[in-house]
Amino acid sequence: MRRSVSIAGLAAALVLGTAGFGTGQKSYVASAQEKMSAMEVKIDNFSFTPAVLTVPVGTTVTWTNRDDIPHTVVSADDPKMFKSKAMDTDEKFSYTFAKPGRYSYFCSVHPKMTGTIIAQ
Ligand SMILES: [Cu+2]
Repeated sequence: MRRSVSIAGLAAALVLGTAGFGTGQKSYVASAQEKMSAMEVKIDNFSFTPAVLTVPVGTTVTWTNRDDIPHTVVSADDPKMFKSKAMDTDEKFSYTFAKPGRYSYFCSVHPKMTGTIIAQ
């Protein structure tokens, strides 16, 4: 009985140690990414540029409408990851991609306008 308790204690210490190490490593990566954690997608002439953008996890992507008509940025995933309101000329919408994945989106006013953010 006494022995199994001490093994459990040791296991708990190992788990705590691993968790502590993991957390430390994660915060290091996050701080390293902070310097270049903003990326832009331009909306112009009925298209997203670049149409496919690959970013490090944790990056905030900002879409700017450079067109002279309103556009939106709406996640194609279910449930939707993000959804902007209609953006007039020079209006911006931002979303932070906190998890790795491939995120397709489109303009709900012009559904043929599509783009993809790849967070990795
Ligand atoms: Cu549009």
